[in-house]
Amino acid sequence: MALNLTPEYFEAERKYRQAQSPADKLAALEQMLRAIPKHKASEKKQADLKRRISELRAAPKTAKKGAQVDPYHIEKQGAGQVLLFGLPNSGKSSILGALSKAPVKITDFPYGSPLPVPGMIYHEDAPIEMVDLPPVTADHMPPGMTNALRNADALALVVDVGAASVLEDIDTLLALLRDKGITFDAQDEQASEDADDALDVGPKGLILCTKVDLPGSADNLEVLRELRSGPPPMLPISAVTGEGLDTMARMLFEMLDMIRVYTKLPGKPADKEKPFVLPSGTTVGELAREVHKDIAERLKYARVWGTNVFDGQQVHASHVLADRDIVELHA
Ligand SMILES: Nc1nc2c(ncn2[C@@H]2O[C@H](COP(=O)(O)OP(=O)(O)OP(=O)(O)O)[C@@H](O)[C@H]2O)c(=O)[nH]1
Ligand SMILES: [Mg+2]
Repeated sequence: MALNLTPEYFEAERKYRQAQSPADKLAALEQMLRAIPKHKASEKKQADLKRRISELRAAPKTAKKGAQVDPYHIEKQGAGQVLLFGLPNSGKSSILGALSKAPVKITDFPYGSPLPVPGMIYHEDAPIEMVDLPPVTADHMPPGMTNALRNADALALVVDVGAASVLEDIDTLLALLRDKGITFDAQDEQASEDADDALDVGPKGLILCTKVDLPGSADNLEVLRELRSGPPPMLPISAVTGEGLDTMARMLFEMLDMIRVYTKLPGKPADKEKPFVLPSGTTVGELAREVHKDIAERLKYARVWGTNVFDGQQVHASHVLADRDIVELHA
């Protein structure tokens, strides 16, 4: 019988191989155990994972002493992880500060944020993890940041559009990323003609032209729009007035390519409190697995309200769900 390992499992396994510290190894093993399909064929592998987890847990003292905590290793949450990447004082912390309760440090002097700070922002009811990074300069990127940049689901480049140097600042950020092998070319027009390839290559990104409330920013923005067209797209925002922040959250959610699905019990209203946030293309069967492995195993059919179905239409496990669908699982 095949193990049928999922992409989540392989992702966790990759993290395990890359893990430097026992704490990271433990986190990755736990993630592997959560992601491994629970059936007869995987029992041996499950037992092996459990053994390795308990071994690591049993040795916390020695592990902790020598363990190096990597501040750039931030557990992914929500629909995806978006990093705020920018020059000193560009307004990164203010963006996350305006949209979340994350303990960011907003300062009127540069280098106010020595360490990354994660927080949750929302597109409607969909949580997106946003990480406020320490600043970079043309000749300095803090050690450890590269991995975080490569692992992120999307990058938000932050530039102060009130500054006369804004075009140069964008080039500086793009050059720093290019230097680490991170380019946005996959999103340019030519690459997206071949949509299948474009999906998996290159990071997703957005340039946040912040501080649009400042005098001079409108002129600068106009110049930017005339002079640059390539990816990633630019979005004017202000952490002070809130302009563009809703659009930013929506664009990020769309970039992350996830859907929200609500479950309901027969005869009861849908649980609209907390959507399941799942990759686009998720089927009813995959949703069932997220809900509970027993339900997945015993699933007979589902009823769906939403897109491409009539209300309450009966569908099979292979039915592909759409954003905002409501699903009633029948096991
Ligand atoms: N007018 C205006 N000022 C802003 C805006 N966003 C940030 N600022 C100001 O810009 C300065 C820097 O803001 P931060 O959010 O700390 O910038 P940062 O990029 O996190 O800075 P470092 O972490 O030091 O690199 C502060 O004085 C903020 O009040 C904005 O949208 N409009
Ligand atoms: Mg900051």
